[in-house]
Amino acid sequence: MQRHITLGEFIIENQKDFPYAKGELSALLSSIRLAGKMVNQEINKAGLAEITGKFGSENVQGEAQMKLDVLANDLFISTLKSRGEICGIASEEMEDFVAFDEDMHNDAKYVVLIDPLDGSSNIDVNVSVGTIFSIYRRISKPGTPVELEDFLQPGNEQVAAGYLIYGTSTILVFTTGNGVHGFTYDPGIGSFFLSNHNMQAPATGKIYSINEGNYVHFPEGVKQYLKWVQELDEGTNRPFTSRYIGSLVADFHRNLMKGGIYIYPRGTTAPNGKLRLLYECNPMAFIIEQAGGKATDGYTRIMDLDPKELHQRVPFFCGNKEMVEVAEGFMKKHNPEG
Ligand code: P6P
Repeated sequence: MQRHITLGEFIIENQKDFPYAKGELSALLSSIRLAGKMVNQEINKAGLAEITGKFGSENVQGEAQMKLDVLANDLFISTLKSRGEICGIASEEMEDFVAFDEDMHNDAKYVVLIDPLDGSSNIDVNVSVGTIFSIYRRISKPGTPVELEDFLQPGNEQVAAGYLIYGTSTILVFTTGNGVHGFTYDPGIGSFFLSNHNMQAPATGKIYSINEGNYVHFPEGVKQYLKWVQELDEGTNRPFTSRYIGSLVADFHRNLMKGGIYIYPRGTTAPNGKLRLLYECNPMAFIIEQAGGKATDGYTRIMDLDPKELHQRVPFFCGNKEMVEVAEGFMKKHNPEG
């Protein structure tokens, strides 16, 4: 029986896809794989081990930190640091970036930006959550401590990006710019096995993911788009279907597999939207583009945006190319001001 290959075997077989890496990027991905296994372990027993619930502190976003948020953050930092491949890390859970300021780390080539547990408010109700990561080469002087500029790079400069979804199964999806590949975790063996080779977003779809509870705050273009998707028109397969889990990784993964669009627009309560450019939108944009889809802020390609600060928020329209372009059409028509 032909078995599926493991993530480690895949990386070795496709080493040519990481030509610049000389093994560092492979080691980096394997440390993310290890941290993912540990977080998965904690999430699967969360209800039993009393580690769900609030940690009593708030993160830089002013959001109550769930115990698992903090645990996931610590696990990824310690695992990534231990392999010596990165010189620093920035995380949704920390106000500033962390510089691993020792000689071994200062000579490292990469930095990682991470949302260690996205959708964590869903943990207590057993809904899928995820980890999102983005990897860049450092641009500051090698051999010195990492600097803010290493993290404020446009999405075009990513060398790899991916997510783990802790759902009915735990899946690691990543790209290094040579297609998108998914690996499903087998807890009985403790390995991730290739389950989705060269994932491609369907040419179109009929699922839209948006929190319609914020309707009154939406720009007119989004309101008109929602009116359009809900009209009856067999020729364009409408009305579309609304699916919104409230966990970006889960909504993104379903839309990637089945076809759909995820929208988190700006609104009066969130003037730049809610999602963070560096460790949510850029990595997801890299993945969706590699899968043939599109990601913009309603006007501009996400990966072309020039980051100004670590926790910068941007409006996010992401999914099938054709669906995103229709939504952009409504934004340009009704909100030409951008
Ligand atoms: P709302 C989770 O906090 C998150 O960042 C995404 O995972 C999710 O899609 C979104 O926020 C949900 O936000 O405002 O609809 O609850």
